[in-house]
Parts: sequence; C-alpha cells; structure tokens
Amino acid sequence: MIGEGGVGRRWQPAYVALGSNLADPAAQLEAALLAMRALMETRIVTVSPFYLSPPMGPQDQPAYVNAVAGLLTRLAAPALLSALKALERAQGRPADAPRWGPRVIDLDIIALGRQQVSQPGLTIPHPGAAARAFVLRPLADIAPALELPGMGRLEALLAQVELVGLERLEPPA
Ligand code: A4P
Ligand code: MG
Repeated sequence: MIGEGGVGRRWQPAYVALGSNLADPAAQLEAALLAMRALMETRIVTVSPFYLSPPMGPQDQPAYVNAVAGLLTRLAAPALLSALKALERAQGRPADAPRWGPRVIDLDIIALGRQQVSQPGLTIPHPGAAARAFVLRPLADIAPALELPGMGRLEALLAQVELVGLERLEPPA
C-alpha cells in the first residue's frame, strides 16, 4: 500500500546505478552518495567498488566512472525516481542534457524489490541493465545472487556481456 507522498509501508531493497564522466567523475559519485544518504525513508546499505568504463554510445566523450549502491527504501518507485532526479539537478545536471551524452551525474533505478514497473517515464528493472557490463559488474559485487525480474539471474546476464575495458578502481587511501 502506498501512503501520502509515495511512501510505502514496507522497506524494500533497491539498486541504483551511478555514472559520471565530467568534472572529476569519482568525486561526483561520492557527492551523489553523500546526498543519497540524506534521502528520506531511505538507507544506503552497501556501495560497490567504482569502475572506469569506456563510453557506451557516442565515443567522443570521456570514460565514465560507474558504481551501484544497494539501498533499503520505503519510497514507492515514482517517489524514488523524483528524489534521484532532484539530486541529479542539484548536482548540476541540466534537465535537457542530450541522451547518452556526457553528464556530471546519472542515477538510474536498476531494481526495486521484485517489482516490474512499466509506465511513462519509468521502467523497472532498468531496460538497459541487462546489456551493460558497467551496471552488471558492480551489481554482482554487492548482490551476486540477485535476479532481475523479467530479465534473469545476474550471473547469467553477466556471462553474456563484454567485460573488456572495464577497470576496477582502487579506493582512495
Ligand atoms: N527512466 C525510465 N526508467 C528509469 C529508471 N529505472 N531509472 C526515465 C531512472 N530513470 C528512468 O533518463 C531519461 C529518462 O529515463 C528519465 O527522465 C526517466 O524518466 P536520463 O537519465 O534523464 O537520460 P539519459 O541518462 O541520457 O538517458 P538514458 O536512456 O537513461 O541513458 P542511460 O541509459 O542512462 O545512458 N557509458 C558508460 N560507460 N557508463 C555510463 O554510465 N551512461 C550513459 C547514459 C551513456 N553511456 C555510458 C553511461
Ligand atoms: Mg539515466
């Protein structure tokens, strides 16, 4: 049941993919994680290592730093999406940035509990997740036994993507 403000009663696991390729990408991910820690009705439980990954889409843009955060949230899917979009804007991402173009921060909901959501502006699991090594690899670091509803088990999905070019970054000392 969804209460006022999109807050559901039950805590659900959620996985959020983070990506940046502008203005010190690793620092952008750290800033987004800090902001996510302050989200209402939401706790960050775990964060994957950061990965450097070659750009998917237009190649004339810098490499990305990607990671996945594991959360527990009581927010319903639309409320979680608007909270994450607000964080993107607060971090300086223009609302009309080109698709697949460079960005200071991109926050995508990969999964929310066992939900399958398909509505204008929101699809869960994220439709791109199954084909993206820069999502699957960090996700497997924090949730190796996960199954993405309608897509399959993470282990099987991971076996089908090209991992070459993905470089795990050492955490800062
Ligand atoms: N949207 C629908 N479902 C979701 C969801 N599950 N989570 C809608 C988040 N958003 C969702 O997203 C466009 C719209 O998707 C949102 O308004 C939301 O309503 P966006 O983040 O505003 O735009 P975008 O990111 O430019 O488009 P898109 O299609 O989400 O791009 P991607 O898939 O995020 O790709 N290469 C590497 N190596 N690493 C990257 O992280 N990222 C991109 C962007 C391109 N190349 C990359 C990477
Ligand atoms: Mg996105």
